[in-house]
Amino acid sequence: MHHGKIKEFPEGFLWGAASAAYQVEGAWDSDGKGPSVWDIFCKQPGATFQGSNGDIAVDHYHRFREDVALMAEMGLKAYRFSVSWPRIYPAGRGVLNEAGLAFYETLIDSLLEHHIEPVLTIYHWDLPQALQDEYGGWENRRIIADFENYCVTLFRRFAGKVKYWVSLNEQNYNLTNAYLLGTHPPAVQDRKRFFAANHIAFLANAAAISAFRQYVPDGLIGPSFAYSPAYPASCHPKDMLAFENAEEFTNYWWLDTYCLGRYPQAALAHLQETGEGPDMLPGDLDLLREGLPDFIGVNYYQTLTYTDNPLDGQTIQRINTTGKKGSTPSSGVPGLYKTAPNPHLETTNWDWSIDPAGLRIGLRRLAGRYALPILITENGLGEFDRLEEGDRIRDDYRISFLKSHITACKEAMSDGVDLLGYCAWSFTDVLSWLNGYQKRYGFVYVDRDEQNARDLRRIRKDSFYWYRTVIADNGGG
Ligand code: BGP
Repeated sequence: MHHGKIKEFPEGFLWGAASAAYQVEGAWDSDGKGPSVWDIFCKQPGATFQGSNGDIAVDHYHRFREDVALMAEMGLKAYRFSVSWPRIYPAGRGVLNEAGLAFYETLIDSLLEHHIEPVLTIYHWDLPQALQDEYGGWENRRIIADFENYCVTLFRRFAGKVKYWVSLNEQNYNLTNAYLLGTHPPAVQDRKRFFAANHIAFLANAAAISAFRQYVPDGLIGPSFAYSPAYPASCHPKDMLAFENAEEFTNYWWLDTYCLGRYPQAALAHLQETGEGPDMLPGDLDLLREGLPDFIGVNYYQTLTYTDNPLDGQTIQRINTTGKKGSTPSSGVPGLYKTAPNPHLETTNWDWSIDPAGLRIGLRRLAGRYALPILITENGLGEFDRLEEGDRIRDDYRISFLKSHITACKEAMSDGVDLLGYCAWSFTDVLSWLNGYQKRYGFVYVDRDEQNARDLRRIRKDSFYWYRTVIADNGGG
């Protein structure tokens, strides 16, 4: 679709940046916080890049005032952060840790004082280890009540201050790593358990949204989804079918369930045939339909291209966690699909395709299928940055990445997409779950590496000054 005139961003558009508790806070055992599954997992040999962990991270817990001052200097309109469940309930449930709630309350107040809209993510993967140990975390239906209890605690405390809420962050990506690839805790590789854990997470998400209606009637809530829109490798019908399979199994399995309260039909039929489908109990579908979101949170980094994969096809799954370009093999599911390179797209050093048009395509697909507003909750470029003498970081590659994606947002809005805001990933540099500190995303450089936390000094990158003008011009600059 070519437009004679492109839409401008509306007044009040949420120009933001994002983070997650484990990736920035540090203070992993301070002020009554209990351990999360990541606190334990990262310390197992070989689990993360060069053994990096979030014990200190970028010490946002102690330096949040300095970080918020930088946000204010940039003119940020929204800051998306997550609450650490074990900071609030050290054992996942039971005794409440008031110091944890107080930390987030102070952070929220300081954002509001600077006219920055808080966007609160309830769950960004740091499950209390106690619940993993006690009943297997997401594999047990007991988590539904415990998660709801934790959510209601946050709803009651912050209802008057926080309007935008994200329920679960990237359930799809997190549980794929946790139960298929074995690369996130609890490091399982089992398709049956994968779909079972997802089903329970869907129910927990719906129960939380349903409770939200009662406690935060004026707020808006939705999950964030790691969305990689699918492309077919060719117009051969075999590739088209592989693409349809991939859309159902890698995207609509989650999005339909969140937004329509039911699983997509072809994928469900396939899993019933293989016996890998989730066990559904009476009332489950009713609960899913009671917990539909107000918006879709989209975390967009790349598109993926798919080709046919026969029943005896390959299944290698390896993620590039080193930044060695070209080290990611094709991956897939026999009988369904496998990834193929897209000759039309450049890739990052971590082999992620760079595809701003894919963002526009994805936003259109979601808006057309679900008729919901969309909040971009993450979009960014992970790269090696070089700190030059005189404290300069010339990240022009990041600027051009973000610029092209912001243009894609305008085009999507011109195609009729209702876009609430755009949160770049990330504000400061953060710990990348599996890639350590060398894969950087921030507007603000943090001086540390995997081995050495150094002084954790904050240094504005070139992209910091660029994004400041974007915000000042409401995206028009
Ligand atoms: C998303 C996560 C973020 C962040 C981002 C970048 O999947 O929600 O927490 O980490 O991806 O990913 P990575 O750090 O693996 O490059």
